[in-house]
Amino acid sequence: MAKTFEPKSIIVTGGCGFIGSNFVHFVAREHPEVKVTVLDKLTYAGNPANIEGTGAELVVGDICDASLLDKLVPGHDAIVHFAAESHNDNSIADPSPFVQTNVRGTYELLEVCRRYGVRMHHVSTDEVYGDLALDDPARFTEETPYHPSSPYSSTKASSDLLVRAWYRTFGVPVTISNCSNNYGPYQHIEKFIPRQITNVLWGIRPKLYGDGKNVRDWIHTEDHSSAVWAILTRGRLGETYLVGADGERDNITVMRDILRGMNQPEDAFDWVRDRPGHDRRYAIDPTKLRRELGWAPRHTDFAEGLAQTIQWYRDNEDWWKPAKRATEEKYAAQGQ
Ligand code: NAD
Ligand code: TDX
Repeated sequence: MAKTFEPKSIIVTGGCGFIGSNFVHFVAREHPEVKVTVLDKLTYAGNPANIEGTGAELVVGDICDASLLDKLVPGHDAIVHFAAESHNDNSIADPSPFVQTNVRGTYELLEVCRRYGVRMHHVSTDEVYGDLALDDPARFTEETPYHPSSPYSSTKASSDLLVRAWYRTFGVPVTISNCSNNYGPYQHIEKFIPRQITNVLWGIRPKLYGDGKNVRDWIHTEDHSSAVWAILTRGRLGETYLVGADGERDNITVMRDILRGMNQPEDAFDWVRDRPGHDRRYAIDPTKLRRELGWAPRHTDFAEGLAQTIQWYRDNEDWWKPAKRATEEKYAAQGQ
């Protein structure tokens, strides 16, 4: 195990989004001595309310803005990089912001880290590995070749490759994590689980793509946060760690879980047009993270995590309602 790194002051990019804001809450709760500065552009996916009460300072700005980074970054011990355009369907409708934020933005962060000798943890996705067949016993490991399918996952793969090159060529101190599908509070309602929960609450039928047999490997976002913290503070520089919690489930099963959990008939949903290039299955083998860093997920009961998530959306209608109509109009225009 690498020597423990003890950051006193970190920049969290994308800290007003879903996973970033959950990470800011995690740090405020578990490591209150660490000063957190959030750098977030506040796109449609970023909401400053997500970090209220955490004590984090918010700087509204773009990770592509090199002069802002030059002013902000010196003096901090590390950047934890969550900021991204994150939704596959949006990347199919318009890939341009994905190339800009995910590729150019990661490049600018690497360059500022190189200029000032600052450490960076890069948060990425299992989607860089492409997909697996439903009947394949294999799961993704750190050695699986990159094979991304969508504009989103190809820009995340590009960003990972930049991070690896900046480590090898320039010695920038980096770590990388590739995580599976997250669920939990503060997730934008464009994503599968919160879209279906809020559809039921909004009085419209949930929507299932294709044949519903696509498999995702679900992890509670708090377990992702603890993994990122473990890798940031105890991971080996230049290394990649896969993050997953043995949560493989097909979409139709999750759909029925949601409907049952909200006292609806199990068939009270619509089948809609499939996503072009839709990845069939993701599955993570988290052995390296578990063995090397002793990490383990705490939210191992999916039914309980889902029930808490449903309750969160019930309790926080003011948070999601303003975005609901426009989100559904966009999907309807796509036949989804
Ligand atoms: P999200 O879309 O909810 O949040 C993204 C945040 O980044 C928003 O606050 C947004 O305002 C900000 N942002 C976007 N462009 C920016 C820019 N140019 N400059 C500064 N801030 C900008 O995303 P998420 O689901 O929380 O994902 C966070 C990270 O985790 C991403 O890197 C994503 O690839 C990765 N990831 C997500 C999942 C998942 O299941 N959602 C799984 C694995 C990895
Ligand atoms: O309404 C829907 N109906 C449906 O069947 C939506 C929005 C999705 N789906 C399907 C598509 C996927 O098979 O559900 C599955 C999950 O979809 P998303 O929530 O869009 O997630 P996914 O495309 O798997 O990507 C997510 O996990 C990996 C995150 O959005 C990415 O940021 C992360 O990298």
